[in-house]
Amino acid sequence: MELFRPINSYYDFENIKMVPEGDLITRNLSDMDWMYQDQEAVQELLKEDPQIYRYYNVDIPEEEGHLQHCISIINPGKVGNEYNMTKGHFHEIKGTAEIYYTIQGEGMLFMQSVTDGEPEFEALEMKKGTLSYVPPYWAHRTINTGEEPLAFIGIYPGEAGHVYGEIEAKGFMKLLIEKDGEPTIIDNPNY
Ligand code: PAN
Ligand code: ZN
Repeated sequence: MELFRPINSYYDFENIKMVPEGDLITRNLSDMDWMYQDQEAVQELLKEDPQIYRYYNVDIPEEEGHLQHCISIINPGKVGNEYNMTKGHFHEIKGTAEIYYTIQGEGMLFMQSVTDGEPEFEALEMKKGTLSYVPPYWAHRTINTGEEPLAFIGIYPGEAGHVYGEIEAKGFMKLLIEKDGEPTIIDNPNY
């Protein structure tokens, strides 16, 4: 058996990145433009195509027994009145959970159940120091409601895998918009 060696990663608070970078994945608006409601705002912003978020994956085998971990950073901003957010996904092995630990900024964690029954919805606040548990069978998306980057560590089973297609097509049942200056959860009219 080949032994995997212990490793450290660091979060560089000043430069808002993980060191070493590992596998860096960036998502610009053009990677998810159809996921926002206000398509006029999308067209305007696409001229610059801002980065919405990025995540640094530590290079760990995608195997049972290992713990995948990564640092995600969502830039502050909105598309129309909808806050910057991740695409969102559920795990290919739906019965695998995840821990999020917020290290910077503030936002919300949207979750939607993916059992055979009617989907249920939950939202949790995220701020520096929040340890959030995403139990098995919950799709998850993170949203930055603050003025600085929202950064969090995610830890999940090596074999979990990711499924994006269904959420890419339908979104979550709720949206998070700014209303009267406050983050407000509303029904997704297109769900
Ligand atoms: C996270 C997410 C990361 C980016 O590491 O993958 O925040 O979000 P999307 O994967 O939805 O683009 C995680 O939940 N991994 O399982
Ligand atoms: Zn996940």
